[in-house]
Amino acid sequence: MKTVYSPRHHGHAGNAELVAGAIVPAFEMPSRAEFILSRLGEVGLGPVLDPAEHDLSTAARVHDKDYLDFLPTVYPRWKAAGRTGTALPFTWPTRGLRGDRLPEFIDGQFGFYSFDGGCGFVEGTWDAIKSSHDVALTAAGLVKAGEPVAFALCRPPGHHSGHNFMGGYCYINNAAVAAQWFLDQGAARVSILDVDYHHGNGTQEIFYRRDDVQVINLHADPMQEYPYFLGHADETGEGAGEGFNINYPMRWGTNWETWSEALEDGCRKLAAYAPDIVVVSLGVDTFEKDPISKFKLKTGDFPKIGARVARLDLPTLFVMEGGYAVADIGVNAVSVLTGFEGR
Ligand code: SP5
Ligand code: ZN
Repeated sequence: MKTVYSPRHHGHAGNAELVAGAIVPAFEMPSRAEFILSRLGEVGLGPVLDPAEHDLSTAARVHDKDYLDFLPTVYPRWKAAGRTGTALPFTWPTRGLRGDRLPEFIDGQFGFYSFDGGCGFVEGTWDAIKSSHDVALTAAGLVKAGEPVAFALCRPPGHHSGHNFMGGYCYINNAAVAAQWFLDQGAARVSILDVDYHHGNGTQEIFYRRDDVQVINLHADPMQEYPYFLGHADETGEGAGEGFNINYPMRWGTNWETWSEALEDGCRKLAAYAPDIVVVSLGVDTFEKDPISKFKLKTGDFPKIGARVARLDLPTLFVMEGGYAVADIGVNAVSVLTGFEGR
């Protein structure tokens, strides 16, 4: 299978995140993509292509224009305020505060468009975000052109980003943009299967009232785990979208035996929806050694994920999301892809 990858992700480097009472080096780091890229070469998965530039018109169908306009301004304005290092927000408009007035200064605007302190900006962050978006759309183009499957080696990831907010290392929702693009190209229905350890709250939010994108999420129970405030089983969609959002929250310690039952149920519901395309939000932070996660999947389990998705027998786009056991991420992510290919 073909992979799309951009070296421009390297500009998003050396940034920090706010977590558990400290500003720490971000778990989401450049070596993640590099370990995956080098593993692709080791197993000979197939050609690695550069992305083509794409404008943000499709992104603007799943994100607000003012949000997309904001993203490139963050670091220039941070510097103009006389600051260096990682730009991070620190005030968020929660209950009891107004979310209908955009403050003027960078700090107020940054909080307005975020839900956590996981989305830092450095000098090259916007360029990396844009390249990741281009990677997803270029890989989507391969599938539209007839490839049975393609891999978008996106970095930064996307699934926590919603219509006007960033969070959890995610700025533009690459999988959502790709799904929207397939619809705009004539697909009637698209399914997004999100196997990242964390609930894809942004993807859920974007499509929650829609029946043209089925969203299936397998993830750690938000009662225990980030993002805490979305991802429960009773979130089934609203209005026209009722029944098209399916969540499988699972407890800390979940192993393959339990996790694969959710995958099986999700794949059955996916097949029943009969989409034209499957977009897999591929996180491998379900791995037993992941430093920020508490599931127990083993390296030998990842090919089985790919094999089950392949049995759906549908055109498939894999979009890279999370996974922070950096030394193992290459083997684990690429194992899903080789499993899909039946080897
Ligand atoms: C795309 C993706 O996987 N985003 C995940 C964002 C998770 N952010 C919260 C991290 C919390 C880590 N807390 C544990 C500290 C480890 N010692
Ligand atoms: Zn994750």
